[in-house]
Amino acid sequence: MQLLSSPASPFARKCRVVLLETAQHDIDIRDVSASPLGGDADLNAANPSGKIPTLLREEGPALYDSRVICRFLDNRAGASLYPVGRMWEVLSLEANADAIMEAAVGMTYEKRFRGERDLVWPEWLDAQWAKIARSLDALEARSMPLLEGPLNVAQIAVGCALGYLDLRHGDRAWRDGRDTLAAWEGRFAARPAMDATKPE
Ligand SMILES: N[C@@H](CCC(=O)N[C@@H](CS)C(=O)NCC(=O)O)C(=O)O
Repeated sequence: MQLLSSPASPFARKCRVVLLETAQHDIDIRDVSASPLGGDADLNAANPSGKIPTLLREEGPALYDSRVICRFLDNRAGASLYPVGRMWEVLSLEANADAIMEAAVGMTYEKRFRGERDLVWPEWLDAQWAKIARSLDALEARSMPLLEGPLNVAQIAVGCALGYLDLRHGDRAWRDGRDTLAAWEGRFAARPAMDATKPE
């Protein structure tokens, strides 16, 4: 099996962290280019959306997106990243983290691609950041018990989302006023699987 990935993608990083946390070392990681303006031909052939992560399998069709792949990998390893007793909370928290990533990746694309043509829309960037800020406030206010408990997929998603904010939007200083979440992130980022996948 091959995971189509890229080092900076927070969505792909979720899957790479799950692979390491569940000790599945038999899946190759292949870096490919993915862009809203067109990406790798193999990626487009396997996943019509042209997005990473995409998991190529010999025994069946490709799997996407990151939520599907993480769940497949958890199932494959017989791991317990989806605790039955807290399933809906965990899935909602993962969705919350993915929404942070979507807004943050969209901001990156706005600056990178539309910026090339002087088309950057500052109000749109601020509105995306407002979504992220609301989500971070909700994490700080409501999600710390789930973040502090035994390892689950939502913790991995939140860790990857926060790592991406540091990578691309450090100027927005997400830690300001969110001491509890910031302290959690510091501890979670020290996990070997997070450290090994930290984007440069
Ligand atoms: N919902 C998808 C989002 C994946 C995604 O947006 N990946 C970005 C890279 S971080 C991508 O492939 N972008 C290329 C594009 O937008 O065409 C998931 O969870 O996997």
